[in-house]
Amino acid sequence: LIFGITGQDGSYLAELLLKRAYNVVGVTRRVSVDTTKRISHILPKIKIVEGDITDAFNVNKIIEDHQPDEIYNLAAQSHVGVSFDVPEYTADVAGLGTLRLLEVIRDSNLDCKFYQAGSSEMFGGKIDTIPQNENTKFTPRSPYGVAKLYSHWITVNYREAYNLFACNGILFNHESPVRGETFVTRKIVIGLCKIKLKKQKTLFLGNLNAKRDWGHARDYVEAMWKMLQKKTPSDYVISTGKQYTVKQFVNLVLKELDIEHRWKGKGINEKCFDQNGNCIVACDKEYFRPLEVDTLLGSSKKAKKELNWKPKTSINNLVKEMVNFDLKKLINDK
Ligand code: NAP
Ligand code: G4F
Repeated sequence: LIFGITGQDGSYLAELLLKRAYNVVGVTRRVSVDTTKRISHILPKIKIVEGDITDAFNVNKIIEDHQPDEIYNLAAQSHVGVSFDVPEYTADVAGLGTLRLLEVIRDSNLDCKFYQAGSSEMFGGKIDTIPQNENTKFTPRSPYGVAKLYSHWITVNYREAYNLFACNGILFNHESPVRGETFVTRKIVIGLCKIKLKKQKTLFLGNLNAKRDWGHARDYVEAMWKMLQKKTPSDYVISTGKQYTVKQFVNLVLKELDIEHRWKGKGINEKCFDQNGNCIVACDKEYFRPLEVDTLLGSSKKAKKELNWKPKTSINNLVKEMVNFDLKKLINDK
């Protein structure tokens, strides 16, 4: 049973489970537009039920009706920047939503394994260990990070208090061609592809100096599944162990698109120009956050040892796959 099946990770996880001959049930929210674009190719093979993780009665009924062997909680308002605008809603979905699921499992005595989609954003701003691992102190710096930290500890708490098979993945940023379009990697790829095709002049970004550890979503959902196949539940950091700035990610995409460029200026005035002197990347205050997590870099030693997991996709191949996808899509959308 996947909560959040319409999201980036939900779509990759559903594919993986189908390949392993699971009966997959996915929860979708009723909204005014179709949200099943990412799973349209597998829709006939999965069962879709309508639900919302903010509704305890609904969550209870879905779990009772389907008696799942494994529950993956991927549902969240997952945008860190947006969480500053909708902090209460973010807490309800990304924090209390997890409690609602755990309570149903506990109350019904269901023999079911539970995966919680935790985040490196929980490490936050006052990081005392480089790279970050399962023992690194959490100092979240956004309403999203705080909500995810509640989910992390309530999952640990239910595991210890009620002996539930419940695991926290502490996943670092992971991307793909179906990444949400307002997250920085996809935004950069779409913007620069449009510039290449002369459909856009300038891409506006926020903090170019933030450092992230970016992997591929396809690799990361495999780690989620592996956690639930272990004999005993535990928590795992999932990351690549390599770090790039937002500006470096821009440079990788420009290289893939064969766009010659040079950077000029500093801070918010830093700009990138093409060989004809056109400004193709600039900063806009709108995209800076009230608080920033400056640097994230993970160590997945425990996952490697206990899950036999390691990332398969390099940053260059990730960029290549994302650029190819969006270029083709933009050309076909003409
Ligand atoms: P995503 O693309 O934003 O997907 C989020 C999913 O949650 C969507 O299916 C969304 O449904 C669903 N959802 C939102 N609110 C809901 C609600 N009230 N009830 C039920 N479902 C709801 O996120 P993602 O990148 O796939 O990430 C999956 C999970 O991992 C999230 O919990 C995220 O916070 C966490 N995470 C992600 C990363 C990353 O780098 N991608 C890293 C660490 C942790 P709609 O389609 O209807 O909006
Ligand atoms: O792509 P982002 O929005 O991802 P962020 O904030 O790291 O969060 C993602 O990863 C977390 C794991 O660490 C997940 F839990 C979370 O759900 C989400 O998937 O921003 C990455 C960096 C930030 O430092 C941001 O300030 O890029 C910087 N940035 C610079 N310009 C921008 C922009 N981010 C966005 N979204 N848009 C910009 O224009």
